[in-house]
Amino acid sequence: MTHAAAVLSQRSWAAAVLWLLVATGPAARAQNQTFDCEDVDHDCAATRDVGRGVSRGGVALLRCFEDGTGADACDLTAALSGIADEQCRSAVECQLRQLAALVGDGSTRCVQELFRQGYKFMATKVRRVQRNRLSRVPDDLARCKDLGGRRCVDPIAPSLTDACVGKTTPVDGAGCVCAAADGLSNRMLLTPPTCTPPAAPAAARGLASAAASGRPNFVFILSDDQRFDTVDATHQSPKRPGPVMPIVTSELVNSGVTFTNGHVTTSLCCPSRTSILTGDYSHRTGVHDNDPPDGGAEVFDDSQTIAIWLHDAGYRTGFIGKYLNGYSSLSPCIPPGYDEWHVQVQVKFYEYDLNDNGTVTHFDSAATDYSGEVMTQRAVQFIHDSAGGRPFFLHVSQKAPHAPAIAYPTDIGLFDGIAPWRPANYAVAPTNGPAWVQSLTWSQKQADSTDAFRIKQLESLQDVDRGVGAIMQALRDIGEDGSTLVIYTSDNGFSLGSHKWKPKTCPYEECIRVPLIMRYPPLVTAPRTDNRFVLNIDFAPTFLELANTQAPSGFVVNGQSVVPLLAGGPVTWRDDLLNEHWNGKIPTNALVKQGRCSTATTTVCKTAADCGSGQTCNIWKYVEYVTSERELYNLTTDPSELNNVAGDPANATLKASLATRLHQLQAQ
Ligand SMILES: [Ca+2]
Repeated sequence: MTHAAAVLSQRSWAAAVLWLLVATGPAARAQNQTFDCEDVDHDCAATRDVGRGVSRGGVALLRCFEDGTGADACDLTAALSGIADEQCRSAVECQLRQLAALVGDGSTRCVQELFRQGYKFMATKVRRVQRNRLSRVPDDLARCKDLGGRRCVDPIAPSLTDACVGKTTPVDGAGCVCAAADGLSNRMLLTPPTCTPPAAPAAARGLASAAASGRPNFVFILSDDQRFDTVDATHQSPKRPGPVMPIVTSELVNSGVTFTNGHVTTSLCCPSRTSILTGDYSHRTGVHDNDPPDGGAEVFDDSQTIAIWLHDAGYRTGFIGKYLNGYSSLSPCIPPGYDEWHVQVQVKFYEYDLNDNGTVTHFDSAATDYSGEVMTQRAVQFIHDSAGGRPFFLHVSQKAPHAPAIAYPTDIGLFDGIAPWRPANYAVAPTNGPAWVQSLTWSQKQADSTDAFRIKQLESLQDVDRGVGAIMQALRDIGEDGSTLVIYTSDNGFSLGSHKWKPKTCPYEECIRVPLIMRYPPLVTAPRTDNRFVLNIDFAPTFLELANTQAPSGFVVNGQSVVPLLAGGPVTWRDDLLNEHWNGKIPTNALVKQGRCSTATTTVCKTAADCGSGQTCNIWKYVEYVTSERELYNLTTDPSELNNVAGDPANATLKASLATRLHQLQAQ
């Protein structure tokens, strides 16, 4: 049973963006004050005054370092007086002080120079943003690192602090301080969403359909919190042996490419989803978390997304299901780039509001209200409505199997009797693992609840599975199944008790890997698997290539188009990947996965064929934490990540080499 609950109005839209105007009151700028920058992020337009303020504030702090006053006692009031906006002034001061905090007491020429290059880079970045010349920023960053390291001695002493603790070499120190300046300036300058009141859907432009134009349709189907191994038969039901998702298997796996090394670059809903929308790492989107100040729909700069780029290229675009965490604070307004918008205001299986192109309707608790069913109906309708028109891009985002993982009524009980999941790393912390994992406990109660939740996840996936079947049938109905790229994947993995960890966000395989299948008949004529690293940032560039269009000049996309892999010919492809995590119960960390030859550990490899005779290619995972802890696993010999060998002196060269690569990826 449904009923109309609310209708869009200009006033309600204005209320929805009130978060922008939440006053922080007179900004505190007293001396010796610990600044809480979280309240004043994202408050600056990139104007000349802001750029000048960053420079002048940086100079003032530098003088305080030089004359021994120290950063804490340094008064920036005069230096920042040219910035008229109170909140922006506070934001600039906070970011400068955070940067200064990295260099400790700033007592040496070396760390003063690191700080100088950092604030100069921040000021330059303001100008780059102002002039829409973001493509120059990577060069600026490289210059920051280069110049920053030149006047330092090795090791840096007194040592760097905060996030740069342990960076003792000039190269590492400059890399860390400049990367921090990059991140801080993002937080200061990110523009808020351009989410606007919904307009009438754009009229069709009379362009040819996909089949006629040679440009394919795209159907992107995203589940939520689904492990990499829950499409196949790994977790099969004793009541129904075979794949957990039989329809995904028959419709997609059996005619497409299954990427067995699908990964996300951040194992958390909102960061992963914004990376999907932009093709960029979280460290570039600035969306590190699910909630403000550094996450959520309110923080995401939605002015450049794959939907906009494809819409501008003539595509009919639609989003259905779960958008970004915190969208309820923006609804009923609609992000730019979409012709059709059918998004849950509250992301629930029952008892939720659904925003259909700006009209919000409440859904109750009947089986017909089940969100998976309703979203599938919207998806099928979108496809049917696309018949004979422009090529289309449909982004379907289902809530299942996210907690509470409520299954459709007739699926409840299907996985009763399944054996508990007890892999080799179940409830075991890695030997020499970092403090956060060593401190975890795993009680019988946690084991029982995780076992029960696993069953609910597997059962809730059944409705997603049928939804894929309905979508494929709809494509056949309109004769477009042969000219549509269909992708099935998830926004992050799920641990289910490995390493005593139940959910996502961990650096281990269970968290960072996802199911990933692509069906595209024009390039894939027979089913196959591909074990190369394919990431959530790769979807956007893949769509761009097949649509024969590009992101606007100046917008750097980190991901790579998967088209060459689909085509199956020889191709140069990434041999490593970056995964990052911020905040939460797990300390902020970043990892790189890369293969190295067994007796020449600085030689990168994908297979043994890349190494000399008698050698093997070991895939390594190296993790850096802000706590200065490190993890190093040989995934080839220790796939369960049970033995952290980062502390073994024999691995020092390998570790340094992987650290260098990690920092390169973090700077992209
Ligand atoms: Ca998720």
